[in-house]
Amino acid sequence: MDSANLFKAASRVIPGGVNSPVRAFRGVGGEPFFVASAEGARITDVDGRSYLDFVGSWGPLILGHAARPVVEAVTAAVSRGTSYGAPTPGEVDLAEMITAAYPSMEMVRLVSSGTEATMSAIRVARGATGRDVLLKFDGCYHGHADSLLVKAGSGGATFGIPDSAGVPEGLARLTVTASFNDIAGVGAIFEARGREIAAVIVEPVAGNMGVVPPAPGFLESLRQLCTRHGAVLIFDEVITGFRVAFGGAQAMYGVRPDLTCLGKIIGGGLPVGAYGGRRDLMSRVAPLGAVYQAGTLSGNPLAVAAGLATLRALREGDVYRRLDTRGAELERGLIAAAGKAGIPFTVNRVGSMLTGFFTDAFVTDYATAKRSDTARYARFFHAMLARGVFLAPSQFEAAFVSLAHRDADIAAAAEAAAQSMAAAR
Ligand code: HOZ
Repeated sequence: MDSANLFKAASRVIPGGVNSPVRAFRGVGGEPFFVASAEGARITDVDGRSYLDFVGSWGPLILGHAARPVVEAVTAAVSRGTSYGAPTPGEVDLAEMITAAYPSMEMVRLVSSGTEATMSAIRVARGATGRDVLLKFDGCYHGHADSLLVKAGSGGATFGIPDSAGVPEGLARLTVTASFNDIAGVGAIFEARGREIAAVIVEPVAGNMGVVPPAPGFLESLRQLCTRHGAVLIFDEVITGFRVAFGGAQAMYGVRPDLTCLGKIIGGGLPVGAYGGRRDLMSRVAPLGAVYQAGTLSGNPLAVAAGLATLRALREGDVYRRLDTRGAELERGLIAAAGKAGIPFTVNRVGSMLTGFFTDAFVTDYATAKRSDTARYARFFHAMLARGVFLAPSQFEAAFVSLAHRDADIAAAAEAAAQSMAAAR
């Protein structure tokens, strides 16, 4: 069956025809292609078309598709069984590797998704502080747990449903929001409600309103405010963990959170998440303490094998310098293409994650991200797709460069952008 017919069939039995809304192309119009296979930097659909992939499964595939060490590790693991519901040596290896790379994570618990990680970290923060209020930032997305679907980015931003239906009002009221990079605003909220705030959760580099780096001093100020008011600082590094640096954004910016959430890369493309942090906080998690959190497939041996293989590959040589160089080349190509076409355009990039916004203003928060011309993005997206380059089907997401992208791939993407900008006019 071709993509069109698969989508028709899927739409009859799966809401929107997809198992996660951002895949549905509704942010750019049209219908999604269905994937047959992928290898390296390329993804091939069931219609036989091949694309240079800058979605990378939304972040996990930093080694590229079907990377040999991951395939070998998973193949070996699967022949030993797929799940035991009992501990395995690999879980200890992965936990040790994570805690070594993230000194703020003195203990870590593996879960099955980023959503589970953030949801659980918030529960720990509430359990430890005895407070209920959560502070998050407009346009940041931390998965789809109830407390977090308030002014949410990613699909929330793409589909104009930042405040999801089905979240009890009483719960939504416990989430207060501030503008990303607005430390004065956060300070004012703490002045007014400091004693109620259990935690501040933030993507240290926002990736779900498009990429937005933290302003100088922003993360440091959050650290100070949380310490002063006895709130727990949670870094959601589900995207940035092992992406912007081996030690994540906290290593890059030198700010130590109390709790950290990881996902994506630590599972090497298999479903995984993790949360961890200060020993005193993590000691509250059952069976040590009274904060309950559990999971049948937590620490799944296949995901752990894929994650370990990925992290081991990332420890080798100068991978982050290479990722940064290729990210910078892609950025230059996009800017040159827009400049030549005379289109207002700005790129935010941190290492190998970047977003090109169709606006000439700086994008520093969700309000400025929303000034981007999304109709123009949609035209650009489709023009790129027609030239064999797959970008995120939404303005409010990141493009990811992997180690499988060669110089020639970046040059090809830049050339496609040069041709596609005319369509975006
Ligand atoms: N964090 C990803 C989007 N920015 C998740 C992908 C999804 O929602 O499917």
